[in-house]
Amino acid sequence: MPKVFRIDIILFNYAYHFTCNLHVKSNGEKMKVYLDNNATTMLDPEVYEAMKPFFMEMYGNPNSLHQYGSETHPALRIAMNNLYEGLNAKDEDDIIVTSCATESINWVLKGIYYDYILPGKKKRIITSEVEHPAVISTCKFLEKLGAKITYLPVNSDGVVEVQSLKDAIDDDVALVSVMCANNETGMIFPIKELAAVAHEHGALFHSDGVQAVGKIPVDVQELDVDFLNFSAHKFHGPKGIGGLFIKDSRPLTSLFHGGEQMGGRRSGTLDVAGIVGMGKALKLAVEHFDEEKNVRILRDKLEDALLKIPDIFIVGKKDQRVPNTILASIKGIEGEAMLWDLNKHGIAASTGSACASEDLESNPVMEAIGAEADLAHTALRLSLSRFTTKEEIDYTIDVINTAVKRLREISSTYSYAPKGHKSGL
Ligand code: C6P
Repeated sequence: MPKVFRIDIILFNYAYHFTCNLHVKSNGEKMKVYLDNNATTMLDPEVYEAMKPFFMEMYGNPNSLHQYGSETHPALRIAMNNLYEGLNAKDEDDIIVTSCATESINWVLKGIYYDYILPGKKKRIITSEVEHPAVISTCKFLEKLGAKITYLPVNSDGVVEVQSLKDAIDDDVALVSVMCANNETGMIFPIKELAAVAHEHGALFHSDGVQAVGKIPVDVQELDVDFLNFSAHKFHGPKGIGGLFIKDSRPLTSLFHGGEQMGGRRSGTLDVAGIVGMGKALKLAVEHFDEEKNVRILRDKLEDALLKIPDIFIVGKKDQRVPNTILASIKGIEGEAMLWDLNKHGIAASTGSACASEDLESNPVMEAIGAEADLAHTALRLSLSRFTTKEEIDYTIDVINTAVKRLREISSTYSYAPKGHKSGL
């Protein structure tokens, strides 16, 4: 099936070049709107400037003893301090730089398996049904090796309730892993309360912080998590670099063995430009938290306009979500058909996780919250950033309204189903 859809994607892009109908802005430029910031973000120009010297001037290996190596140290120190300050980590804590959140997550889950489950100290890991594939696939892999994994359900807002962890946990649990905020719905999870339940039962607590770090304040002391991962490209930093917070520098068997980099905990030559970029990006994101209010205002404007469309459903309450995200379900309109229409008008959005966008499966988060099967195929994720403008949102509202009208006219499930029909459409 994915192979068939790959051909679809090629045709989609091919057709796009012949059929696109881009709106022209007042300055003559064609309108392009990027509303897929949960997949990745644009590099902040200030981050780009900060990284530049480390490609062709200060390119030394920081572990080398000559000046090319040592001249990178001040910038690395500043960048690491930005990470510590941005997450409120203490001196006793570790923040280990990795290549991305996926690596950090694999490290935590496999490290816990190796340190606790394999030697028979504990048997179980608890996670949720709506985690990113980086967590779910790693858990499925560990299940094959004998770990017992419990997947907590979510409520109709797509959130793990504390009671469900209380019901599932016992003293055989080595680790509880629940995300800070969901990548598809943007819903924020009760991490502090969940971590407290895990600790009462002697379990460690990990949170996938990818969709929260840089969007809302994340204070690792306040949340009392043992591990928390992040990826720089989600907060206007570079791709290919991320990190793992480890409370009190606690031991965790390494995923990468090799040299002494990162205290021997994560070997491999340091990506100085990437680390400098990630540190700068987190500093800027924290400084822009106030501006996130603008993101919220624009997101709410878009959401209010969407809610005027009949038979539309948006997952979760606005104030319980990160400020940039909307997951909408528009009855009778396949998510992919809507993406096609938006793309034709220069607007980039998604039906859910970018890494699952090549299959035509229904949205797994929509399924987990109990949405009817037909609704789970109509998901549309719109995610803004601090670079999104009012003009772009006004344009998007117009395009979506027109697209809904057009697509519903040709929808076999929407237009022909009379009101009150038991299909619900
Ligand atoms: N989610 C999305 O479209 P990496 O790719 O390793 O930098 O991040 C993985 C990851 C882990 N956890 C969460 C909650 C995430 O959202 C992501 C990346 C993107 O939703 C790409 S699949």
